[in-house]
Parts: sequence; structure tokens; C-alpha cells
Amino acid sequence: MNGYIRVKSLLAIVILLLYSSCSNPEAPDYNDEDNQGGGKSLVLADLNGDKVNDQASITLEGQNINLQVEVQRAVIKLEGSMLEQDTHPFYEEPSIHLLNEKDSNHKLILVSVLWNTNKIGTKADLWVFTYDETGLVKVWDSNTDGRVELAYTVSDYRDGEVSLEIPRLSLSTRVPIDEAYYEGYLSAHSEGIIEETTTSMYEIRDFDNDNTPELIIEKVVSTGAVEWLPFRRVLEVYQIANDELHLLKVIPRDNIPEQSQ
Ligand SMILES: [Ca+2]
Ligand SMILES: [Ca+2]
Repeated sequence: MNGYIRVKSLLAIVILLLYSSCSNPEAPDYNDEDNQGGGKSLVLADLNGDKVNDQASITLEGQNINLQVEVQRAVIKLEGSMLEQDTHPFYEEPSIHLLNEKDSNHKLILVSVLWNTNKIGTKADLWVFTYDETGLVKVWDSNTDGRVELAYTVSDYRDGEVSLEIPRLSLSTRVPIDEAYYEGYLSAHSEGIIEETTTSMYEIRDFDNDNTPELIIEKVVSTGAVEWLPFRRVLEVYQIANDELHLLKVIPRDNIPEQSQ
């Protein structure tokens, strides 16, 4: 009899194991380390810190991305996007990344799309959501919230160079300027704002080694008809905390000359 019960128990365990591994074939083997890697269209993780896993998924439907977390849904509209003209617009398909918050067991949901573009390679559209039982709330959108004003001053034109100051980047250097351009335009626009043209790329990485990842986005910047900056891109580093993104730092990318003053 004992033997029979043992066999029966063993059989029940085997069936349970088989069932648990087959019952949800789409369930990903998601863990926090995956935060560093590529995105997914379906994730299972505790988003709101109640120690119960929440399933988040996205689907592309016409001109919309539907973000679904448990019974909550948010619709991201892609109207006017490259979807309308291009049958292969994606460099990276719409995907979900989870962002661990600093000093918290909450996670933010990052929905990303990387578009193919001919001019500059890629364009990133990013949306960040919080989740709780009452809903999905968009807390950040790269098209409206990720705009940083970079004020510049140029002065002291001599020997074909000007002094360039960009306080936000802690940048103070001399850069070569065409004399005709300086006389004809820049001398009358010695102070201004550098325009950000595109969010081109993003990554999730522990930028400051505090064991919590930051969201780092790359922007293309422009001075208009004549590009005289010593860099073409900046990186914005966002801390992920308190259910929000906080801009920590903006740093110039590309070839920054050594300070030569
Ligand atoms: Ca949860
Ligand atoms: Ca960090």
C-alpha cells in the first residue's frame, strides 16, 4: 500500500511538473539581468512591488502599440510615423524593457521602437509607464519630455577659432569657425540654444556604478546650416527612481577636442 502511495505521489509530482512547464508555453524565463539586454514583447515580473508577478505584453495593431499589463491597457499612437510609408520601418520592433527603480522594488515599463532612417541611421521613440492596480500611467515620452536646452556662448574670435562655452555640458573649449560664417552670422548670434533634432538610440546600463541601471539616450544635435560644434551627439543619463525619470547628466559624444585655452 505504501509503495502504491509512493508511486501515486511520484506520478502526481511528474504530472504537476509537466503541467507547470507546458501550461504557459509563452512565459519567458525573465529575470532582472534581462534588464540589461534586448527588449521583449512579453515579460513576467513583479512591477508594483507586491511580490506577485505581473504579465506585461505589447502588440502592434495598425498604427497603435497596445501595452497590456494584467487587466490594464494603454494605447500608444504611432500616427504620422514611418509605418505609413515603409513596409520595413523597424530597426528594432516595438519592445518592452523593465527599468528597476533605485532604492525600490518597483519597476517602470519602457516601451521602445527603433525606426530605420536613411539620414541618420535610427530614430528612437520611447515611452515610460508606471503600473498599479488602478492603471497604467505614462510618466515620460521621448517626444515631449526628453527635451534638454543646451545654451551656448561663443566669444573671442581670433586665428580662425572661437571660444565655446556650454555650461550644461561643462564644456569650455576653442573650436574652428569659418571667418565668413563668423562675420556673417555667428558674431550676431553669439548666444543661443543648440537644437536637438532626434533621439537616435538608447541603452539601459549602470552608468554611475551604484548597482541600479540608468536609461541613457543619445540625441543628435544641430547648429543648422553650418555645423560648427565639435560634436554631433549628446548622451542624456536618466536616473530611474520614485516612479519617474530624473535627468542626471548630459554629456557630449563624439570627438571633443582637448581643452586648448
Ligand atoms: Ca506585482
Ligand atoms: Ca546607476
